[in-house]
Amino acid sequence: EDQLQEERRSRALGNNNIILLTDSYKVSHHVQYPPNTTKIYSYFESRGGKHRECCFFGLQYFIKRYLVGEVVTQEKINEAEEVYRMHFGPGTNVFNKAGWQYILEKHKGILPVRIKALPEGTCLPYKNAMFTMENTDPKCFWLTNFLETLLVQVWYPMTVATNSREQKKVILQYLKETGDPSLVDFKLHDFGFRGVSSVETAGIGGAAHLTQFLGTDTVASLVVARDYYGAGCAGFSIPASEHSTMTSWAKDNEIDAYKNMLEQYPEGLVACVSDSYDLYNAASKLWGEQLKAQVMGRKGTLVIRPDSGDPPTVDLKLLELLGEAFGFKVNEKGYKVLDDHVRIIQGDGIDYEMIVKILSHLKENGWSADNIAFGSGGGLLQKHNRDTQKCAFKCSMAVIDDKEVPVFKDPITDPGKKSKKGYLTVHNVEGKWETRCDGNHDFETDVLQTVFENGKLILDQSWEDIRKRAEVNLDDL
Ligand code: AOY
Repeated sequence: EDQLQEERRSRALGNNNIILLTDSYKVSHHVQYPPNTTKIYSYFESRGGKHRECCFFGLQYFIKRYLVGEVVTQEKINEAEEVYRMHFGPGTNVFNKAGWQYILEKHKGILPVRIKALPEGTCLPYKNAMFTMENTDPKCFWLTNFLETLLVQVWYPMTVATNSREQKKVILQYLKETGDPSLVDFKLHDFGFRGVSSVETAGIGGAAHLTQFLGTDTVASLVVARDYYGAGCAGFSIPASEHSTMTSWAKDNEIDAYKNMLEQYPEGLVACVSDSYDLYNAASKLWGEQLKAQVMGRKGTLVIRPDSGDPPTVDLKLLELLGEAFGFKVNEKGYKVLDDHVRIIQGDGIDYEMIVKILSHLKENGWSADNIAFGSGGGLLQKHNRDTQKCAFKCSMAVIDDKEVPVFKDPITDPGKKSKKGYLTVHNVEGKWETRCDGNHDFETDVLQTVFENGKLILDQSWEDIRKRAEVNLDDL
């Protein structure tokens, strides 16, 4: 029994079996389409949601991880047959074994589908198609939407990239008004690894964040950016303390814990969580008096991290105390900036709304956004769902009896769920994005590019190109 389980884990079955990576009901769908259906053509879009401008990212991961190559084998068909016989009940015959056997025999186990997609990193308003999918073998019409479950998971990296990009826009706005916009790349650091649902989530969500910023503690994201997008080193970090490395010195020796940090890291950036007992005492007395000479003598910057309390209130008070202890200048925009040897990083309670609350509060009190960086965990990688950007995948066209027919839904109970009809093409006309449907498609000028066809990755998009497309233009703010 142990050996069988070990074998299952190591034989590339289980969650590497494409036949099992779907919703149960989809296993039953091949018999539900009209007779003589030979093509199902479907598309993915954000139907609306929190942010109007979406940043498309993550499809290439799913293609390389799950779709490329001979992904159907006899072993996998047999495994699926066994799972579905038990799952739907003995004596039932729900599973489309013949359909998968056909893919194995006729196509050597490659998937006869085509995916056309926006170049990754493209930013465009919601209600535009982001990718389309269709079968390339008329006998495999049922395969298109069988793959929906897996491919709609692109909602996650797309939503993280979109959310990080919106956070970047608002941070840039405050930097523009109160400080130096060139600092933006390290203003929102990914603290999210421990707070996500899985290692895979950390990898793809963390990579999505890195389309917008350069700071991360989510090491899994570097691996995804490297192995699926050809990145070199996609993100960077600095030495930093956690509570255990400070509190293990004991409360009476808090000063020694901090002193040790300065000695271990005699130059460069170093971050130190300082709220273990009394943040304000740590700031003004320990860092600001007892260790002041060492901090001011360092070739580098000490980043003090509060980690509790109401962030706008705590951050303002901390800046005021550090300003008194270490001094500050008033910049050309009229805002206070701490002495360059000290900064702060707020890593507790950060999401889009909290960043706005903190930066506006600091600005109202005369402090530049230059003084603060943010760390974000749950708010960065986990506090999103498929409805955040209302992501959906719908069939818009079918070929039945050799005729192309438009397919759509338009529920009277929710007009927001109306779907598009016909072939879809995406266009950027003088800076304005549009999706053409209802027979108005134009494949000649379509922005959607074939990225996957018949088992092959057709277009390998580089990390560099994606980052370039995903950039925020300062003048657009
Ligand atoms: N990291 C900047 C570098 C990272 C972290 C990671 C959860 C860092 C803290 C810091 O300064 O303080 C995961 C919490 C914090």
